[in-house]
Amino acid sequence: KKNMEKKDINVLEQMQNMTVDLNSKVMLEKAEKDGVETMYKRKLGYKVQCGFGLQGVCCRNCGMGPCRISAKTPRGLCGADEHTIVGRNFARMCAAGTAAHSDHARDITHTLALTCPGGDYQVKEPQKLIEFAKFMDVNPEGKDIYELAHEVAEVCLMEFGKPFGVSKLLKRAPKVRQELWNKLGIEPRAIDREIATVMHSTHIGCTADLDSLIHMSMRCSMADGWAGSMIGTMISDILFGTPKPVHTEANLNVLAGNNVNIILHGHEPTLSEMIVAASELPEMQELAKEVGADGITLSGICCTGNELTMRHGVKIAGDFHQQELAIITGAVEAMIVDVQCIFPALPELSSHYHTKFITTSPKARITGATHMEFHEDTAMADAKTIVREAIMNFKNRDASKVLVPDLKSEGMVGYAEEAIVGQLNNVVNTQIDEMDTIKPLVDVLASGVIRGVVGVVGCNNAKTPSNHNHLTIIKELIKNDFLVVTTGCGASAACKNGLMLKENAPKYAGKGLATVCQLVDIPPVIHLGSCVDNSRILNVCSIVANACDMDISDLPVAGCAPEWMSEKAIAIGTYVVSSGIDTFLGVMPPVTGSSKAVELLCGGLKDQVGACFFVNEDPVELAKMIMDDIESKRPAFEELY
Ligand code: XCC
Ligand code: SF4
Repeated sequence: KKNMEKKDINVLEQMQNMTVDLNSKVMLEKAEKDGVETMYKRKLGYKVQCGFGLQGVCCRNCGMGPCRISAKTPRGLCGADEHTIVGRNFARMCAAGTAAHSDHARDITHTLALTCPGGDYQVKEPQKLIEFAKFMDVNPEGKDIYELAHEVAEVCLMEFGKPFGVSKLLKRAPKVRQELWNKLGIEPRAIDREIATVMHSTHIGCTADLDSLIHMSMRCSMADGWAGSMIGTMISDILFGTPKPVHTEANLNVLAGNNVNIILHGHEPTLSEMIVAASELPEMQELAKEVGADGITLSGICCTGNELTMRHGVKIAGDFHQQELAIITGAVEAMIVDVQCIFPALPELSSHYHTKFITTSPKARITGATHMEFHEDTAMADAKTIVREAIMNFKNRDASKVLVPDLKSEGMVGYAEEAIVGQLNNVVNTQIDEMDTIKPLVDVLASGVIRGVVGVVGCNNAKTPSNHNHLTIIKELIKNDFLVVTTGCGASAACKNGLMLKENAPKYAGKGLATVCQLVDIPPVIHLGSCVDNSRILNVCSIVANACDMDISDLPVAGCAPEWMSEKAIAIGTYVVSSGIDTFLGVMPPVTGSSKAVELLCGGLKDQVGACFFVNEDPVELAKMIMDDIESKRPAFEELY
């Protein structure tokens, strides 16, 4: 029995070592006591992962396979070598990521087409719509705002399938960059076409040339960054409002208290915005009181959480790796999900507690879930039904099963392009195409008070202790006067650890950065939104580069995904590199089986697009690489400026 107990402790310790989040450690202990399984437990069963998969040299693209490249079998049955197989697998990751982000954008665009005066969805930002309409060559003159909204929606929907031409949004980029893309042939055409082209070309017997596969990976990913994601972000702002700096709280302790807890998990703001509105209705607040709760607490996980915290200050319950742990608190009445990053483990896990696990999208149904389909045309009615279901579940909360861990942090979130640039100029929400407006940002960069700007973004990955790489890298960077902007689960990690508190700037930031933070009243780590909002980074870089008459690759900026895991992250990394921004990964993508792929992605691309990937699994070393890279760009940048 003693040995048995020892073994159990060992298991718990091993799991706890897989995260640096103190709340998560507490919840893992509760998981063991409750006898429920989490990703951390399952990971222990995966001591050895498939070497072929890790290297990207397993091909299942036809029924003669799977073919796996090894010293004894250097080619697949069709003769495909390791370079072809790695390249095809990489391209398919980019296509899947592009599909996910862009299909999200498609739904948002359809929602814009449904807007009407007094309807569930309305145009919150008419001015932004008008500006965007002009940009998309839609004449706003003489048109009612809803007429215009519908026309813009249609033009944007055409970006998904138009038969001719390239993405209209490319013209946001500096001229030199546009010309480079044109010369290289990586201007994305219709979004769906780029995805289809990759799927076609990676079918058996099509492209078997690594350069060409990486080339089409880039063009497809460009359709994500410079079309799908950019449209998604723009229209989300038009529909739901441009985010403005707002206070929030983060980590599992936001679930504490006697409120009905509703967690929104997934990605699209269409449903979650409606849930926010529904839960604020007096009838829902009263119903919550009737069932014995003090009120309703909404909180978010993953990018839905980021969208809501940016626009409403909705609390952040946790990140990707905490989705199971949130349920294990026993304090969640309902977890409502839409699409992407939702563990299929959640329905079974929820069955051990009173939590209702509710899927809402026909695109992401999960066996064992309560499916309450959400339709944009009956949005408010659907949202009310779902919220009511959550409230009525409060009576089933079992106090003996509740344990909400103690920690949470506060932070300021909600910095859209307008806020970043505006705040530095001391005006929030200004028009940002004038050099005077952008000048303060460029000045602090050029003078070297801030050494550079780094986007530290993306997921949690079980290959690294949760949040460890994010926090290590972010802290290293701000300590050395690099401003960090962040999205996705990286943003959650930063917020959970107090890095988005202005008051903490002197504690974590170097002298230059801390001074800037104090002067313009910003935190040292800036919450820029969800992963689709990485398009905001492209936008800010373009504004700065245009204002300075430079290319994006001339700027002292870098991208970093310290714990990336999703195919979306690979698409993001690839469009960021294609846009001229060096991108640093803390986890190796499955490409090491091809020496040519590694050489190209981590070097050769530099000659083509002025940027490439860098990989280092040691976060301190990776941070150093980022800083050295930016410093090496500074002299030329200062001279150009
Ligand atoms: Fe998913 Fe977007 Fe990654 Fe987090 S960061 S794990 S993709 S939720 Ni986007
Ligand atoms: Fe094997 Fe070629 Fe078929 Fe891939 S496409 S499974 S390498 S035969």
